[in-house]
Amino acid sequence: MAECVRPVYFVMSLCFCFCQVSTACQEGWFGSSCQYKCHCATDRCHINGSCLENDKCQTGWFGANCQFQDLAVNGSVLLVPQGRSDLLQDGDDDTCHHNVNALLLTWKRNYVFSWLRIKMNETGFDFGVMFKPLNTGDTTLKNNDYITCLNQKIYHNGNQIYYVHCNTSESIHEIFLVWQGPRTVCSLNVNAGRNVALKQVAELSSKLDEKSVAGNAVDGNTEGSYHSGSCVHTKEGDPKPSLLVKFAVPAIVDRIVIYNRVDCCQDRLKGFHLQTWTVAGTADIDYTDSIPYAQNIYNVVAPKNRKVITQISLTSQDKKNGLFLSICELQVYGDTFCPPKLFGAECQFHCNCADVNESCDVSTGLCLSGCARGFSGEGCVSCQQGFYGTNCSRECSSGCSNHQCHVDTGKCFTCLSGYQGDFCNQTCSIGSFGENCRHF
Ligand SMILES: [Ca+2]
Repeated sequence: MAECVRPVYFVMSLCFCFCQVSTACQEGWFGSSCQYKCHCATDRCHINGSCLENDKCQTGWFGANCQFQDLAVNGSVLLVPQGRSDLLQDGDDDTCHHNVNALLLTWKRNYVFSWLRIKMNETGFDFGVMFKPLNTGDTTLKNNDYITCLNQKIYHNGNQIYYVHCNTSESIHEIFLVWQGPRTVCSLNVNAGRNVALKQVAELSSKLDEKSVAGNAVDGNTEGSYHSGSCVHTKEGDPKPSLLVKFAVPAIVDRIVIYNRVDCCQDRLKGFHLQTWTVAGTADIDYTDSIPYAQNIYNVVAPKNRKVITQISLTSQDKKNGLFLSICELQVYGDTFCPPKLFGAECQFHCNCADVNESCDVSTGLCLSGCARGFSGEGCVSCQQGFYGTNCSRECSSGCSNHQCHVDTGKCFTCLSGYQGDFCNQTCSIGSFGENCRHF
């Protein structure tokens, strides 16, 4: 980037450098350092990550900028009484099934539950949520025992979308959701987190060749052949072959997914050691693989009482198969941990809660106290033009110029010709005319 400092080209280059920072993401990527993958159905999104007009999220993704993996599509949904559960899993909030009393979502594998999103056609009722653990090895639990939702919190943003949170950090394989019904249900999404490892700083203890760039392990490409150029491979003789990924923003992690290479030598990963590290440098998750056969994909579910972490390390330690670390992708699902009253993937947004002392949910920006006046919807975002007040439910006066008013008070900025007053709802007095009746 030597051009950026040459005085002759300074002005042009300044723009060039700036433009590179703000717009140079490859198609299909966005974010301040192009670290987020676009998961809109067309694989394309705006510079801020939102989908193009009339586009929706790819199957399996939902939430702000389609960045949250959706577990509902991996499971089978049973409605009570039976009905078209596919209408809840098509990513469309407008296709609904009527007269539903309860639903059951089951997976073949265990997951950690954090929160779910459900769109109904009615408002103002409560939920009952229960979970079933699978083969936890906990002998105090019988096979049919359900676990209740701990510290249940329901975020309800004024429209018909509910977010149900539980502090249930057990691994579960079934969710039973019941409400005062029957109700019309339109969408169900179960959060499996964002991949917080994507495009983060990665370090490899050694590399086999030039192709083995450490960043390949977190480049968003799970292609399993080493020769595809998206894997990492340490060098022969490395006494402790390992990969370290450092997160730009601290995170709380639910689940880690490792993509083994598929073209050769899968046994080398057997017995791997995975650790996550807090900012103080202490280990949190400490997991050693004990599966007897090498896997294409490894899923590691985080244990209870997770800490805030900033790094993750993966070490190969199977001497029988030669000491090498070769994997093609490391995904770390969870979400960022933000300072109070901030939210978003980079903690870049301020909460807009009705209670100014509340810290909103870090993933959605939603508040238990509701959105502050002038803000509404998922994320408590500023009102659309023409609306103001609590949940943006009040319309600006028809006398406001451009139909624009203060999002909190509803006062117009300027009046249409012929009107006056804070709300531009008084006609001009005799002898005056024009904008705000300023002319005589
Ligand atoms: Ca990769």
